[in-house]
Amino acid sequence: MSIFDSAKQRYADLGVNVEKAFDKLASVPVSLQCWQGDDVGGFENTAGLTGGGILSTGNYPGKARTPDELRQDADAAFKLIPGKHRFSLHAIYLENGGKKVERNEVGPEHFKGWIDWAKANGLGLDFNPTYFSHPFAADGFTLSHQDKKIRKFWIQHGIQCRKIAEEFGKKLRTPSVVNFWMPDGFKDNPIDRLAPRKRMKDSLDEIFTEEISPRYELDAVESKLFGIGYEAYTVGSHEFFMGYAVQNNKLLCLDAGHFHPTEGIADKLSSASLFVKELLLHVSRPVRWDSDHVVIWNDDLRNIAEELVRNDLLKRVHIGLDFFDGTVNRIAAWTIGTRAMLKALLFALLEPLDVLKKYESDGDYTSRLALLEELKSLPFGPVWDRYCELNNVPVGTQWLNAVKKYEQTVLEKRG
Ligand code: RNT
Ligand code: ZN
Repeated sequence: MSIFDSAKQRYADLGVNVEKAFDKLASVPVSLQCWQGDDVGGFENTAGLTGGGILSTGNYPGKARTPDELRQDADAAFKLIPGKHRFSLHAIYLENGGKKVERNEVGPEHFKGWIDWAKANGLGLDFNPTYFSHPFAADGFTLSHQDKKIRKFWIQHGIQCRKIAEEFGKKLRTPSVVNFWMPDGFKDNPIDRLAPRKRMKDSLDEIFTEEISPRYELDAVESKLFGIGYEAYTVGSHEFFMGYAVQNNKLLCLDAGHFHPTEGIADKLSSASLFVKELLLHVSRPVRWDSDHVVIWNDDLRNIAEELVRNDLLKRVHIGLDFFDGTVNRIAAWTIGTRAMLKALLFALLEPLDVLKKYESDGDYTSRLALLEELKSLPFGPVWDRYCELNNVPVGTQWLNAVKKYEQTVLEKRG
């Protein structure tokens, strides 16, 4: 008997069908964030990430400098990740042909190269307006700015971004999720916490005035507790966006790093699922703060995956990744984070859910606890390896050899 066959038998003994779990996992796309590929720099100019309450650190060599390089790097990562996935772009990743294109003027024509690439690779594309790294965001406010002209500029940016995503959806035949995150906030205690929120709400209403078919485009709104330089007050708090999403039938985006340090997002999923039709996740790893470390297979991640599987939410929750670490090889970062996400999902799909639910409804909490503990040491490794093998991607640490080779032959040449 092979190692996989004996592992499979151990799961079968508990009534779990490993192949069924594989099929289910294969139907779940994960949206890889373009911004891990170049530390959220984008191609608008060469300034890199500025302002905006988020921070990237590290200068690992070989960062993508052009859209072609970024696509080449993403291709390299996709070869190491089992399954068919998606790619999430930010507006600043436009191809402007050397011309300055203002944010309120971006359009589908600036993303043709991305659409062609996605089509050729069978990928869906998601999108993000970029409300940071811009002079009009430098004083900490965008859609909630006091100055009507600045608000108008950013409203137009949002409108343009929805059009870009609509085009993605049409061309790629899969709806593009557009995630609205605005850093807006105050460093120190404000007197008026209400007015900026009122302005933010009105601006969003304007952006969403045009109906776009959900077959092509879906809007999500992302809350945050605080950002660097915005410690005292963030306009788009959890209550703000939970309320906005419910009232306006938008997707609620939960970022794992956007809550209090010990507050996970897993327990929020069941509640939110009762009040919004769909959600977007920004799977991230906060270390002491919203540090956007590479996602690893830890308890937080396992809890998220378990909630998605146990509550049958995989069809209503779009899984996006949000981390950016410039201190390690960026292709490895994508690979580690995405493989961890998939591992967590597979692990959750291998639970004998009916048995566990029965224990609970019978009040047999002893058995529930006992079985949950035993599940942790089942031979999961060989099952995961098999899934990689079936998907023609490297098993175990073999993927790292591929990354090292790519580093030598491609990244080191970038100077
Ligand atoms: C920032 C938000 C946001 C960004 C991306 C780049 O705190 O998490 O999602 O990370 O838009
Ligand atoms: Zn996020």
